Amino acid sequence: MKTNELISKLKQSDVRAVARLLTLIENEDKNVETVLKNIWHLTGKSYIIGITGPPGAGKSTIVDLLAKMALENNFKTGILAVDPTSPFSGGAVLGDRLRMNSAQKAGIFIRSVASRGHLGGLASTTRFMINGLEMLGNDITLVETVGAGQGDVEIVKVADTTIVVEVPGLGDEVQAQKAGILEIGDILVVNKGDRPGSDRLAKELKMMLSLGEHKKWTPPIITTTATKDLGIDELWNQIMNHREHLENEEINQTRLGKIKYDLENQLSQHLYTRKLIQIGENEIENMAERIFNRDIDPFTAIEEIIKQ
Ligand SMILES: Nc1nc2c(ncn2[C@@H]2O[C@H](COP(=O)(O)OP(=O)(O)OP(=O)(O)O)[C@@H](O)[C@H]2O)c(=O)[nH]1
Ligand SMILES: [Mg+2]
Repeated sequence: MKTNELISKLKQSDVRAVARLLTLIENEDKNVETVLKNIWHLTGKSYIIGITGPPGAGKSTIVDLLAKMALENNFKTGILAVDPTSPFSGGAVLGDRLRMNSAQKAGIFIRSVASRGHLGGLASTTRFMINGLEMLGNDITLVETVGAGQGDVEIVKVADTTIVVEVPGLGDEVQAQKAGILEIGDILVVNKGDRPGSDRLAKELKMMLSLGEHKKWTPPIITTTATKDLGIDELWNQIMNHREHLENEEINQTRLGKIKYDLENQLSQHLYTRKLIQIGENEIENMAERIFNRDIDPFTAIEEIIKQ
């Protein structure tokens, strides 16, 4: 498919074109920028829900149920599973990790990708993939990432609502790790509620939360048993609550901040190779706003800043 054809098919919300674009991003194809430049003004319209947590915590099972829930509530939904850790594992291995049968049967677009984060870090690359998915006209994008190390933090830079899934019985977990989770989670899920120790884990998280600094939004802690579809209703309700909370107060501010973070990352990649110029904070701020308003795409923005 030629680049021009791809762009026009994307504009028609063609599913195969979207799949193709995601492959281009995954393969770091040189045409990615051209495509993204041409669709940027049409993106940014879905609500992004990030789900992270340790391997095997039940993330995919939960995502599958959430997608069904979204569908029942008349939200058009897309799913992205990003594997930040194994760029070379390829589709087959990732495909095995997906446990999203019912979403698939319901015709929801699901894509599993490996990412090295070349387009200015993992967060930026993931966001471009989401932007690609958004060409389908999704209201909601569900993004699953394995929460091992870097992935944990990066998902926050992408998602409007971040859900952290924990499970009991992973041994005596390091307190610091749990503290880190409390930092990033808008909603905390204790999954595998059918396993011993889930009550204790939930109580522990609650106690740690109460010790932390007081914020405008206090992350709810929800116990789920995803394999029995227990607790997912409440999780969905809390996502909607958080979305409402953000819409009322700070969603645009937050998204703008994330675009600024992306822009700085991408710029520093460019500058790293070119060792150029000094850029004022104002310049970044202005450009971030223009990107956010869809007046300009991130690639042209960087070209402009570097030109100056
Ligand atoms: N007992 C129990 N098992 C569960 C529950 N939720 C998920 N599982 C099982 O846990 C295993 C892993 O589930 P996944 O949904 O693939 O977990 P994941 O976090 O997506 O895993 P990765 O993507 O590989 O990190 C599967 O065998 C699930 O059936 C639960 O609530 N209780
Ligand atoms: Mg999974």
